[in-house]
Amino acid sequence: MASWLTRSKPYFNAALRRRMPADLSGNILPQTCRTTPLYPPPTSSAAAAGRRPSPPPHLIAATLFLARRCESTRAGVGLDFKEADSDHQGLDFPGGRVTFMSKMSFIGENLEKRIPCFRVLDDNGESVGGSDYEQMDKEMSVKMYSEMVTLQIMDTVFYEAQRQGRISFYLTTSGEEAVNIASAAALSVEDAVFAQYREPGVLLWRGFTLQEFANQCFGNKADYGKGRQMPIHYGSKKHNYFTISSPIATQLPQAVGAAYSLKMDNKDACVVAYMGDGSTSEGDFHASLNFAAVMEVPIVFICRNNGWAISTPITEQHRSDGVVVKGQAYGIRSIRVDGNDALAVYNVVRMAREMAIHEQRPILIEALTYRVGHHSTSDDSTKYRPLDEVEHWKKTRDPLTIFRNWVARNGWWSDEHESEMRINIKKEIIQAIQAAERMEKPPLSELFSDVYDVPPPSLCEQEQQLRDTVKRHPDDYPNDIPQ
Ligand SMILES: Cc1ncc(C[n+]2csc(CCOP(=O)(O)OP(=O)(O)O)c2C)c(N)n1
Ligand SMILES: [Mg+2]
Repeated sequence: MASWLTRSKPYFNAALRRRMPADLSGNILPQTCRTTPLYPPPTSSAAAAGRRPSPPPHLIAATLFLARRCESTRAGVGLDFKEADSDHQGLDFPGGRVTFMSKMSFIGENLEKRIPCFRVLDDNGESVGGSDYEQMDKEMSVKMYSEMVTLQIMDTVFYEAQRQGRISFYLTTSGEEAVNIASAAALSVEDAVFAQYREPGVLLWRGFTLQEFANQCFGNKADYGKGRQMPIHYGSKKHNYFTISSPIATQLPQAVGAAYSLKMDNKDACVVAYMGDGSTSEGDFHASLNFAAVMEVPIVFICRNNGWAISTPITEQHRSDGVVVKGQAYGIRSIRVDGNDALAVYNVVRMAREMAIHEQRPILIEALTYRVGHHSTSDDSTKYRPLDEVEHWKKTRDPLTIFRNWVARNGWWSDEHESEMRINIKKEIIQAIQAAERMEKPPLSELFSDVYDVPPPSLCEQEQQLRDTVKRHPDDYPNDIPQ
């Protein structure tokens, strides 16, 4: 890796264009979002020479030792950089000077207070005041809200289609419409998206049509995956959206690699990698964060912390304060945002994107939200969580209601407009489903193509075996698949 780093140095240097101010704890001081250059260029001689300026020792100590006193045993002594001995007794160690301390203090396992969550709107959709955000215009607000509604209706109709046995599987984004749509709205189509599976709204925002969604779910001839994947495993080269794969967190190392290639090519774009809270327990998550930080790649990690990973509650997922704190451990700038506040999500992602590209660094966003629906059509969440928990989120924290109230308060939305739009969208989705259902399926031979230029004998043998089996048991196989 050392030689790789050396070879990459020019890219690193070229990429270090701007820096953000930070306070003593390493917290980034907020600035207002703008599209044109956001940050003052580096002023120190090191930065002028293309290197990151070294922070003073007290800042390093503050950043490294951002921990608290807790009340148990030795860790209870806590750790505070003030306990460090005087500066001149420091150890010059790679990465910066480390001060000594004579007290044997372990870093506490948690901060005294949980990391706060950035929001712009309260649960009634009223601006809380004093938040750092850029005012959104009517056109963008209405488009965002309309797409959130479209996503919600698409989910309802497709879910029903699965219940009617017309498709084999489905998974909704209910409760997470704001994270989906508002994050997508803050990006450029040049930004490559590596999603988990509960982010079809990003693709919807980019212009993937309802017909294209339906074609994938029905696995028909027009599906870009040629019917080889389960429903909801969308992908579109045109929309810079990498195909979903079921094993969770596998998209993350790929995303970091893609971000590294953007850096090598000096592109004005970043990678955006989505994941759930459950994914953060995978090794791939940790390897990805570390690689992204060390290689300083332009990537925005967006974790949808929706409280559940199928039946595993967040309290059994980790002992840390959620996901956001893990960023700092890897040296990644991080923020927690109210994932049900579309305005907050939009502003945070926009700022994160700017920093990722202009400073060539990874950013981690933890969006606090809630999975209102079952995990998928293969799940029954009433078996493991109380209904009133779901009802609470549906009634008081619904992202559509919060955002609609704000849009309506601005005079940009009305109930009549809403009902007319809902009727039209539903009609369009039903038509798309009917057309997708009528369309021919891809031929059986497609199951075996596209991997090898010349299929190896073992694969040809498998194909023959399948054809023989279908012939022997015609009733067990669909009869609408061309041979
Ligand atoms: C590597 C791997 N292990 C287990 C699974 C089974 N699985 C599918 S989804 C899921 C939960 C993921 O939860 P989370 O990341 O929080 O995403 P959410 O479904 O809540 O959006 C699990 C364990 C899988 N797909 N891949
Ligand atoms: Mg989850």
